[in-house]
Amino acid sequence: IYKWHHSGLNRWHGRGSTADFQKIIQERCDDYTQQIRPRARSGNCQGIQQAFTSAFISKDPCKATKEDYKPLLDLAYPTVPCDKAVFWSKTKELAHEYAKRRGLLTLEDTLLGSLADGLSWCGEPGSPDLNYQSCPDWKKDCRTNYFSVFWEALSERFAENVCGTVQVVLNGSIENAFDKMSIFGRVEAPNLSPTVTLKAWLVHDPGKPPSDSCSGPSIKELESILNQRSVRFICRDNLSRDQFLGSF
Ligand code: N1C
Repeated sequence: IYKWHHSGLNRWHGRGSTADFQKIIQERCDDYTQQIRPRARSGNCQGIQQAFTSAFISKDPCKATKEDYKPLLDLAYPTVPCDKAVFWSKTKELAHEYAKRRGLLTLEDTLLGSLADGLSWCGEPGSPDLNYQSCPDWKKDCRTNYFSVFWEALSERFAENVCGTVQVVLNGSIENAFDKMSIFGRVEAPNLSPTVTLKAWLVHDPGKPPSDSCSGPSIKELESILNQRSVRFICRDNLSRDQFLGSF
């Protein structure tokens, strides 16, 4: 007990690294490159697995930078065809269902997004292992942790590279459907390129009235971010899950 306490492995407030992290990354990568999107060709799964782990292994888990992930991102840039991209915020499951039904693609449909989805990871200075006990929590420990910085870096590249008409699925059952502190709000929306049109859908929970609309202050804030970048904006609100997923 003494040794475990004083090793420092249990000092963070977030979930520890996912068991078998490296093995899962390797398996997901093999599946993705062989079956899911074989034509997206990123054959180098061993290199990707190594670039992913060396981005954070042996490092201070609170000192992540985007540069740490550059070698990894350069091996598997997140791109999707024009008119196919779907962003989301507080609507993960719904957005994925929508994308699947319409043949559209979210960040989790790109190689790196699919590798990391649902996993957690961090290292420990001076150790070749992952910390499976605890990892820094965004609020309680540090924002610049390897998990958060990964999603920020990947989301930024994804947003920079989308083209045509792209969509975002927002939660119409919360007060601020657009949250400027979310990854969509602070990373993706401000990095869309000027030729893009963004179509926002505000979808509310079944059996409940909507809590936000296209004319509310949070969406006005989104509009002003997009205006500054000359991104065109279309918004539809007051949609139930079934209306949104069905064809209307
Ligand atoms: O902070 P959010 O959502 O607005 O981020 C969602 C936004 C999407 O459009 C994605 O492209 O950013 C991208 N993204 C992911 O794909 C992703 N998968 C898993 C961002 N975050 C992602 N995660 C984890 O979920 C990550 O831990 C992040 O903080 C949450 C997203 O929470 P949110 O507020 O619902």
